[in-house]
Amino acid sequence: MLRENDVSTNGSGADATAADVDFDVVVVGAGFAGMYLLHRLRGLGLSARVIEAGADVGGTWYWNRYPGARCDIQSVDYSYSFDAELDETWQWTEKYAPQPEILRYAQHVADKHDLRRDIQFSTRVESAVWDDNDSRWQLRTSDGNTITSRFYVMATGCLSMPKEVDIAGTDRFTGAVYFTSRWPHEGVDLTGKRVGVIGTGSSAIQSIPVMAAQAAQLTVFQRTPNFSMPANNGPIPQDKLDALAKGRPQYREAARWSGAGVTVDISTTSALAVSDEERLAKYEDVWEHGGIIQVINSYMDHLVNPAANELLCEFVRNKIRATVKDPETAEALCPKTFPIGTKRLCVDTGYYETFNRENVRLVDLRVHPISTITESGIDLVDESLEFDVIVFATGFDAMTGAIVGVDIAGRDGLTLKDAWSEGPKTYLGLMAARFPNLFMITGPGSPSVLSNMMVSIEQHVDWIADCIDNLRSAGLSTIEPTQTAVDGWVQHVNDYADITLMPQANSWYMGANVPGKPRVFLPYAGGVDRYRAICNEIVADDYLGFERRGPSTQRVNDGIVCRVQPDVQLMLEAMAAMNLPTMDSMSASEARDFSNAIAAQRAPGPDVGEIVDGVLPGAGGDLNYRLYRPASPGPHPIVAYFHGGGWVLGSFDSDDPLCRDLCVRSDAIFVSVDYRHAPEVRFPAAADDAFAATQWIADNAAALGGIPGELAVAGWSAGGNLAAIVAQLARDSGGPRLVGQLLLTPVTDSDFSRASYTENADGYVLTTALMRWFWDHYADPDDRISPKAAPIRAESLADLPPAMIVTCEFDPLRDEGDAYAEALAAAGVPVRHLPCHGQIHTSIPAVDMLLSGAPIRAEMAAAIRGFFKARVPA
Ligand code: N01
Repeated sequence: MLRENDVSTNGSGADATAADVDFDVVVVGAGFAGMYLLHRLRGLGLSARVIEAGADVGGTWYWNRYPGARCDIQSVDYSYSFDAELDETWQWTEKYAPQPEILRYAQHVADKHDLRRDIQFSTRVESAVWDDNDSRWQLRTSDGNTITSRFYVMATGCLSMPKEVDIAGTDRFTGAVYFTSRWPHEGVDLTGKRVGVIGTGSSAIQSIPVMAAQAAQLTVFQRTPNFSMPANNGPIPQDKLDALAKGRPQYREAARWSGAGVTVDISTTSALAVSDEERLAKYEDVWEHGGIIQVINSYMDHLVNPAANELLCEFVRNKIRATVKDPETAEALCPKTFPIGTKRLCVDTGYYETFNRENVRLVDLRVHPISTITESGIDLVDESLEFDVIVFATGFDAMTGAIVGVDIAGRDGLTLKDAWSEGPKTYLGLMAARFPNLFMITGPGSPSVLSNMMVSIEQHVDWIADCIDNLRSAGLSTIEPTQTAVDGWVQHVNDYADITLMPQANSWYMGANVPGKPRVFLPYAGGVDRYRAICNEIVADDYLGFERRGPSTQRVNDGIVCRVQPDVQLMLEAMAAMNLPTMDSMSASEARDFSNAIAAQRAPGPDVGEIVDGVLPGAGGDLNYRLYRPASPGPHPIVAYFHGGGWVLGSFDSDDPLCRDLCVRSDAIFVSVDYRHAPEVRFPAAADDAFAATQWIADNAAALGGIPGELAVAGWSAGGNLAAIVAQLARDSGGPRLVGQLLLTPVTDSDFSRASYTENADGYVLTTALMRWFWDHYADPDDRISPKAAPIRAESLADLPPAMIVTCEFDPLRDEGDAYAEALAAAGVPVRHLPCHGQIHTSIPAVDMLLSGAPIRAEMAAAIRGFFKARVPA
């Protein structure tokens, strides 16, 4: 029931008419994206037509004219950079310009570049169908015309399709109804009116103070409170002016290569690592002088660590409590159901102060839900309220709504709506498989709404324009991503979201605000800088992941960009920057010192109930062990654990965080054993020690606080090798009885011919050269084929305990781990095999350092619980 009220406001130049019917490119939308794209296309000498539903340029700033509407990114940043003259001459009047000024800016750009002559206003594209024979798009427009184009670009904006109102009785109301997203162009006089506002997102938070100053009574219906910070609006801050004075092009370039498309200081400190006083001082500073990007980035871990996030949440809640006089209203305005920053932080002018006004009331819909809208107002379950005006500030079907709102059909009649029925599937947020020559600007899967939109728009427009130009010069006529590339990108977008707290909120970023919309994190959280580099790399790699065709050619460059987990990639990049020496160039003792020094830098891991260090008899003398006891009352099942380090390095210290983590997660005792190391003591000492230790643990289970008979083995890397061998030795020696074996990226063979040794030879911490170095230190070539060194070579793998085997995609040991899982299963052993995409040999044990390993450790712990399921209920 949107009530639109458009008036034509366009300035100079005649609009395009429907006379022409065929173009190189048709663009939908004359917001900032469509306008700049038109300019670029003209520069390439292409024929282009922009179709715009509104009566003038401006997009979001054309439609969203509600009182108080303004930018939440400083205007000097939220402006075009492509036209240096424009950039130098346009003067913003305020730090955050109001909507009319931003719209005037859009109109000024349209005038300056004479854009309107190629824009057809007050027209919608209703359907777009790909014609495979002609390699063109056929578009039907709301004026009844059909036009065709080689390329079709959706520049429809991320927040342009208003969400359908999902409140009972909406059509019954006989008073005036307004939507913030479609505010009448002539304005609305609320003087003397009883006004109800539904929603407390950015639009409501900006408009409520202005409406409250005019209305007789204003009632705010809040379902979920939002975090909002003061705009502190005013003149453009001096630091911005200084930065611009130093050189505008450099300033713009720095923004292009920043995380959010705005140059701000990004902290590298944890919010948990500083004193309360220091943190509070920092928060006050960014609150007073910064914007939403500075506040969220004031410490490095607000968006990844719940404890750090909660510190900032409480700071903001205290601001609300200090501002709103009525404590009950203040508490109702305090967000408590999602981490700050996981919904877009709002920027306001006097929002919380408004609730101190006599004529303003907050209705908390969580306590007093709406039962229906009536002819004269809104009925709550426990009260009837009368209004002259209802304002819906209920948001948008974000990021996908406007795109699938057009009936788009690609190859073989596949509709985009169907292709995206489980969530949008794009390559780079730019294109979709089976939709040739269809581009999206700031589409789902690109940084878009998590960034300064102007920077992201310019980057996408440039990429698309360059791509079309490139096709033309190569004599090619179509481009589309391969399914592999799309699947890989969707995975990468999800991987990035999953290492943040973002998916925890019921936000429009997740599609959670629209009933029935699939819950998928829509934008790309990897940052503008990283994303730009990826887009550039794809082009430099001859359009990796794309298929391009011409009249007589077909170029398919199938592949996936960004296969490594994002946090692992960041770690690899940091390590590469340190230019560390390789361990295989060191002596064993140098390598031990080196790995101990690295281990000293890592996070400690969680607290467990108790840690006890002790000594047990090994095969050739006493061995040290460390026991980790859960905090829950015992006795507990026991896991005998063997550390990694290629039989040469490591100790219970090196794997301490992993053992803590698994102990806490699985509620089992871990006994981590220091077996003898090579080259001082070579094969089979480590295996003999591991077996002797396991026997001793089994014999002393009760004394250790364990449950006799409830014993499993586990190990990582060479420790996984030992755990697998212990399982075989226990089977062959009549005991001890083991209930399970957990093998994390284990060494199972000494055969270097498997593909993973070549594919992952270098670059992922454990190298093929280092594996050779380990084997050379540990075992003679003749010994390496013994099952006591290479457990996959055992005569039989039958009757071994149930196994969980974890292998990592970028690990030289991947294929032998996979092969062991397969061989065990073939021998009738119950096996849970978890191949981990994007992980490397060392990433899963990196507790609290690499977030993407946590769900894998949770699965490992679940497997351990499963081994002991007789004792621990599922
Ligand atoms: O929309 P929103 P918006 N019953 O989705 C409520 C950008 N923007 O237009 O959270 C009751 O944020 C809903 O409640 P809940 C900016 O990126 C920027 O305000 O679903 N309430 C919520 O409170 C922003 O994030 C600026 O429980 C219902 C509100 O309506 C984005 O646009 C200015 C309801 C919707 O909030 C969207 O902001 C404005 C129902 N049935 C916007 N349905 C700048 O500053 C929905 N709600 C540049």
